[in-house]
Amino acid sequence: MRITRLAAVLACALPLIVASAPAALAAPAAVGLGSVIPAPIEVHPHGSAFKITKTTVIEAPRSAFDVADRLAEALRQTTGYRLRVVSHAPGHAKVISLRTGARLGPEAYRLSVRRDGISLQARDNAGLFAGVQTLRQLVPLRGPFTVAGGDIADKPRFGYRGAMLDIARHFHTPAEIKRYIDEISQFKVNYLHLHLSDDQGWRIQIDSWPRLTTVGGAAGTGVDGVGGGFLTKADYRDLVRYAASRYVTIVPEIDMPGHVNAAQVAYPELTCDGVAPRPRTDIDVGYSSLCIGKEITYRFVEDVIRELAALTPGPYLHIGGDEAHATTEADYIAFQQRVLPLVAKYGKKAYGWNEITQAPAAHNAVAQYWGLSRENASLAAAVAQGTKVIMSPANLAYVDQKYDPSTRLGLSWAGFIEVQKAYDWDPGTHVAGVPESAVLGLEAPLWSETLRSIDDIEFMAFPRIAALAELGWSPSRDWESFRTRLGAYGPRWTARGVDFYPSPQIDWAR
Ligand code: TNX
Repeated sequence: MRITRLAAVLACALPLIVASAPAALAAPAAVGLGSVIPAPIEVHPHGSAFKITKTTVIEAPRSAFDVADRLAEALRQTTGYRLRVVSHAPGHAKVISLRTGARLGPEAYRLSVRRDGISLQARDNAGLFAGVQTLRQLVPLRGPFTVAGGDIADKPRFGYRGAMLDIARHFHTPAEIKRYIDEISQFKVNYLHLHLSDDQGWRIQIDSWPRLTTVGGAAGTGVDGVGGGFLTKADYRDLVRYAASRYVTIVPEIDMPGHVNAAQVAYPELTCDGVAPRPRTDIDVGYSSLCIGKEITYRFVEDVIRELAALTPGPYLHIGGDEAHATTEADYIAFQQRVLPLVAKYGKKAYGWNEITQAPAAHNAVAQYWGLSRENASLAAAVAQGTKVIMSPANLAYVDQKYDPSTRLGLSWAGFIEVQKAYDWDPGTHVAGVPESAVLGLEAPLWSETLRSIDDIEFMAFPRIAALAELGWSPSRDWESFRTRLGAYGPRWTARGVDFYPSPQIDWAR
């Protein structure tokens, strides 16, 4: 039974597996070297397997102990062994060795598995972390904990592989966000974009405008009046640290000039007539706008950007800009012309939904493409002027959309997105006039109008995040191979209690 599964995995592995030596089949490995998600660039199974036992030692330079500790923790969860992390292992020890300083590109790594040890090399800790995620998937869920022999050489196709979580429509707690970071980072997702404000609620403490959270984040400020809550600055800093130690950079988003009803409930002076709108807990969009002609608007925006930039070690600050249907086009452009440079003033790269490309100031910015079409004149024109793009086409990458008509959660305005649909497209050629050289990567947005719990989040995100992560990391795609690897991955989610969607397109291993 086990041999049959292994043979199937090897047979379906990517064509880039250059040799599947019989020795690999003879070794008592339960997981094929070619079973990793996202698929590594090169996989060469050969030689004898390495068996992890309770005396195996993890060796790493002190500067990489953080990554080594992550590996030890992951192996403890799978094997039950508490492996020691040391900077110099005794000569006789069987070692998993982590080394930095290799002449490799960003996040690239080399993994070699031999009978007497495992070696992982990278330029720096980010590459080691990526390699550790690969190694985790090669360790069987049940003993003997044998890792198949051979070599993997790997590097990412795109530098930006993101997921977005909407904590405005329903607030999600720091513990839930951390769990999400744990899961997405295993697929080498390296950015988490947090959608921190919307019509229903405001979810990040801003000291200069305290009512944003005392009013805008109060109990009952979620869709249907469910939930409420916000992140204090201490919560947020802790999340940034937690994410960084998983090589995930947090991108904060404050959505404007639309999607601002919660801010205007808290501060009626942000409306043109100065009258507070009613709090909204429905899921309509496109009805609110900041008052473009009032100076207080820009004091507000600058205060928010300044405080958010100070909380953000990462390069990007997202200013939304989508669905501003209550703002005229001229006002929208005037607003962006003033606001996009404010992001640069506080040392960050401006990032916004693709509508920002209507403003010339977006030429220095990053645009997140969410359109349904493969053509977008304004985006293509901006790209010709230097705008960089993150691909999130709603009909392919929006993981809040239902899988099929029977999906209990999610929306369906962009169509149904089964796993194969999420997998079968190319971010490098998707939009006319947006060549791969202009694409920084892709992102999977998870809007939370219908999602209240972490189980709801997991059900919509997984397995589609695995598919999208492969598009971001691996240079080629092969649905049959992915399907096989995903089916074999299912028990890992089950073991961690992740409530993934058991898509009928996949033959799930038990
Ligand atoms: C569109 S697409 C939105 C969000 C909604 C989402 C629901 C975009 C940038 N904005 O306001 O939550 O659809 O799928």
